[in-house]
Amino acid sequence: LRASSSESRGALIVLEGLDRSGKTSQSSRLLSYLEGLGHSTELWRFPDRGTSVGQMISAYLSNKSHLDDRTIHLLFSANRWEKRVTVEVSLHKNFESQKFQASVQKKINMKSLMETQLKNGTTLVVDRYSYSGVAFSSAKGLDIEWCKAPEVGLLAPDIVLYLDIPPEKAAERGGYGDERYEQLEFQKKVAKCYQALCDSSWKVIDACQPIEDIEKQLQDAVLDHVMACERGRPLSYLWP
Ligand code: T5A
Ligand code: NA
Repeated sequence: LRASSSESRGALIVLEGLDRSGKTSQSSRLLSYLEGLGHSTELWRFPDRGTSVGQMISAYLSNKSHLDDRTIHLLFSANRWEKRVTVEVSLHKNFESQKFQASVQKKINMKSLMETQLKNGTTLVVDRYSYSGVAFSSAKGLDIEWCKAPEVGLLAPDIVLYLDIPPEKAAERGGYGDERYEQLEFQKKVAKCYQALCDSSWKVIDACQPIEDIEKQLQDAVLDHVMACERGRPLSYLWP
């Protein structure tokens, strides 16, 4: 029996893992697979370096600017909120007039918002999400509960796919570049912080396998979730 309120929607699929674990390679393969099955699907990634907040993050990651640990943590979170927020909650109560709402709606590209896309039936394959935010900042020594707080109320993923790789193996892949976190000792701390976040709902995949084997396992892991969302699984919110 289906609840009458249940509405078909897209699934929110998140890929997580250390730098070089293969997230970007696997995200695009998963996108092709789901599109091939006829599911409307989009590839998203965080940080989204295309927004003004994203440009500040990008400058920080490439060591062109320096920011306090808490400040950059909140910017990463804001970068997710700007893709989540809906017009209703973004409006100040003094500006409730229909005319004003309509003018704001015109300025906001609703299609760029996460909830709009999911409700339109589009599945989102997201390369990094809140778990990266918490793992990388708590690896610096920030309190994990403090790190989780600004993520409260963001949409919870339907499935987290964790690409599990020993930090030493990841470092061998093409070598780290100049980005701030691409250092073995730091990545070891991040791996420990991911372990603290991981629960039984995550699908952990050995990321040292050949690319095609991982691809197949990810396909098997997501399909049930995509179907459940099409049948009307309700949206849920962090932290469940
Ligand atoms: N961050 C991010 C925060 O601190 N807080 C946050 O809230 C968020 C969202 C962003 C940085 O910001 C941090 C985390 C990051 O340090 P990014 O732009 O997402 O960084 O970049 P990375 O995730 O570091 O991207 P990488 O390109 O390094 O890693 P990927 O995407 O995991 O790996 P991919 O697919 O590019 O593959 C890397 C290499 O390995 C090969 C690929 O061909 C490629 O050369 N490869 C394999 N080789 C052998 N076997 C396999 N199975 C392979 N899979 C891939
Ligand atoms: Na990447």
